[in-house]
Amino acid sequence: MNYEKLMKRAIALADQYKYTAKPNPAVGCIILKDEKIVSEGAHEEYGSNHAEINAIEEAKKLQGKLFQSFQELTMVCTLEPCNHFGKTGPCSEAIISSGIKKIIIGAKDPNPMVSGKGIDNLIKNGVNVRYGICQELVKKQNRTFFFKNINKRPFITVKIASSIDGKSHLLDGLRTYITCEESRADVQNIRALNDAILTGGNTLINDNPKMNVRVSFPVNQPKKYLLSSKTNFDFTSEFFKNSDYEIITETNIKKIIDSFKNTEINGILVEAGPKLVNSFLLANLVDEVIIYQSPNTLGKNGVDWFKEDNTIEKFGFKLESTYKIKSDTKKLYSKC
Ligand code: AOF
Ligand code: ZN
Repeated sequence: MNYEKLMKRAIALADQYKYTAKPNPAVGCIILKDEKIVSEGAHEEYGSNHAEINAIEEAKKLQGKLFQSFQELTMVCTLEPCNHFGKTGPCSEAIISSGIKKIIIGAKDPNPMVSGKGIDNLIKNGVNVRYGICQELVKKQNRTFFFKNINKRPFITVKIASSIDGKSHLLDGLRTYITCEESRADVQNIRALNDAILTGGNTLINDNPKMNVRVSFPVNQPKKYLLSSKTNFDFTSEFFKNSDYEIITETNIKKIIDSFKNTEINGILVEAGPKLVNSFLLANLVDEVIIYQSPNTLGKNGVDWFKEDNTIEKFGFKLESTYKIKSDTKKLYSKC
């Protein structure tokens, strides 16, 4: 039986719902009778049924038609079934009581509430368990979920727009669009993947940004965080509209990030000016940097993006990939 092929199908199934499942992981599940697919399910929406439950419910409708007893069936699931009462009940128990006797799992759930416990419960109850099939793909699909559970802090992406000479803005401080419209549209997709957008008071005052996600597909809006020691903002400005926000007055970056440890925020996108971006870099709290670079120069009146020699390499990043977006270049940097 080609379980790899089926696991990849389950991963693809899960992928369709990644923007509405977050901050939960994207999970897909397939139920088989011999070589034939009986039913499929995904975790479609945060707080709703897990993938296994949707697949079992679908299979129940076909009992007596495609198969007689659940004991004849095999489940293929991208993530270890949960074993706890969260917003929903434990999937391991639902699988055991359905009668399914065999399960193929992609990756172990890194959530300490679940990790290993779901598999143990299944084995203890006579279910034949195999795991580790395409686990690297499952981890990649749920990159921030795995990172947060392993490292006990969210995965942090910094996104910046830069002129070709490495400048952020002109000294006069007024908002200047450096990159093209298409690059700015691309930023929306990066926002959509994150659970939080974090910015600073200067960006808020200078740019009047909305900082929400504006895309043509359904998405759980990231929460907006404003880092500022001030609290007297113009609350009619765009930032305070559309979605949930919080003002953080703490100034120690490490303490701020540490405060996310017990939250459900797995991925944070930092969209701020050079001061705050450099504070994150100096605190060694950046995991990925995305630079949208325009072909224009800002010259000597422009403000450098990065401290020291104005290169991101100096902070231990290497260029992972580049894309052309019209006349701009999108550069993706990861930690060396
Ligand atoms: C599964 N199948 O499809 C998903 C799982 O609050 P709850 O009840 O939705 O539980 C969320 C946790 O369950 C989440 O942090 C992760 O550990 C696991 N996700 N587990 O068996 C699924 N999405
Ligand atoms: Zn579950």
